[in-house]
Amino acid sequence: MQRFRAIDSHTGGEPTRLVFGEGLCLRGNSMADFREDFGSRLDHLRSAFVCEPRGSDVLVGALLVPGFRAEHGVIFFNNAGLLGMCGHGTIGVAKTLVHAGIWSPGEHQIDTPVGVVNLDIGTDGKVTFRNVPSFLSEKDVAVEVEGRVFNGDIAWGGNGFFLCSDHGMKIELENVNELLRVSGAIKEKLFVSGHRVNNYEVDHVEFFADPVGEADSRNFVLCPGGAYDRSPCGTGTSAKVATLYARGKLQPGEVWRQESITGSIFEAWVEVEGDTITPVIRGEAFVTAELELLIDPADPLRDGFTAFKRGDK
Ligand code: PYC
Repeated sequence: MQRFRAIDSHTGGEPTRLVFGEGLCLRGNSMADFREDFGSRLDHLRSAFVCEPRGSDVLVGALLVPGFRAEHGVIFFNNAGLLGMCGHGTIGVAKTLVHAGIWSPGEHQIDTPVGVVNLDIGTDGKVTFRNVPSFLSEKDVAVEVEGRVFNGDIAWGGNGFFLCSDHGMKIELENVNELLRVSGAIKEKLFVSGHRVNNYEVDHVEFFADPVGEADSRNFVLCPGGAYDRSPCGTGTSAKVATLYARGKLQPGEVWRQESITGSIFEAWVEVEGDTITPVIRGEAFVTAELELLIDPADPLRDGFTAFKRGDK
C-alpha cells in the first residue's frame, strides 16, 4: 500500500490538494526537470492524486518537493496533465504550509517549473504573490466556432490564455454548460491551429463580462481538463492585467479587482521594470481537509480515471 500525506484547501471556491512528495525522489537538476520526470515516469500518481475516485475533474494538485532556487518547489497539475503555474493553487499552498506549521505568516518563495514565485502571507490571512513575468503575445485573434467569430488576445500569465470579452454570453453559474461548450470549442480550434505562447499550448479560455459585485470585471475560465475555475484564476488574472497594461488600460500599481463566476475576488496589479511585467495577485484560501491518500496495488482503479485527456475539450 502506498501512502501520501495531503492537505486540501480552496481559494475562492477552487480546490487545491497539496501532496507531500519529498519521498518520490524526482530526478533532475531543475524544477523543469522535476516536472518532466513527474509527468513521464509517475503520471499514474498525478492521476491517482487528483482524479476520481479520490478527487474530481475540478481538483488541482500541488506536489511539494525540495526546490532548487527556494527551499520548497511545487509542481501543479490537474486531471488532464501538468500545469505551468497556478495562482489559486499558490495561495492555497501558502495557507496550507502555515496550517501544517511549516511556514509562519510573512515572506516566502516557491520554486516552480516556470520560475520563482515570491509571496507574502499577511496576518489578515490574505496571500499576495508576485507571479512570473506575464505578457500579451498576440492581439485580436479571431476564432470561428459554431458559425460565430470570437475575437480575443493570446497572453501568458504562467499558463497560456485566450482572453475574450467579445462573446455575448451571460457569466452566471446557471449558464455554465453553454460557457463550457463554447470555450471548449475555442480551445480545440486554438489547439488545432497550433497557437502557442511561451512554448506552451493556449489551453485556458477566459471570458470577461461586467461585474455583479464590487469589482472591475467578472470572468469565466475554462481550464485544461474540461473544468471551469471557481476562483478568478491567478494565472488568468495575471494574463489579464499584463494585457490591460500592454493596451494602455492599466497603470503600474493600479488595482484591478477580478470577480469569478462564483463571486470570489482577486485583487491584482502590475509592477513594471523595463520590458518586464510582473503581475501581483492577492486572495485568500481556507484549509478544508487533512488526508492520507492510500493507493492499494489490488485496486483496479488505483490510478484514477477521467473522461478528459490533454487537447480534449
Ligand atoms: O489560479 O492560476 C490559477 C489556475 C489555473 C488553473 C486553475 N486555477
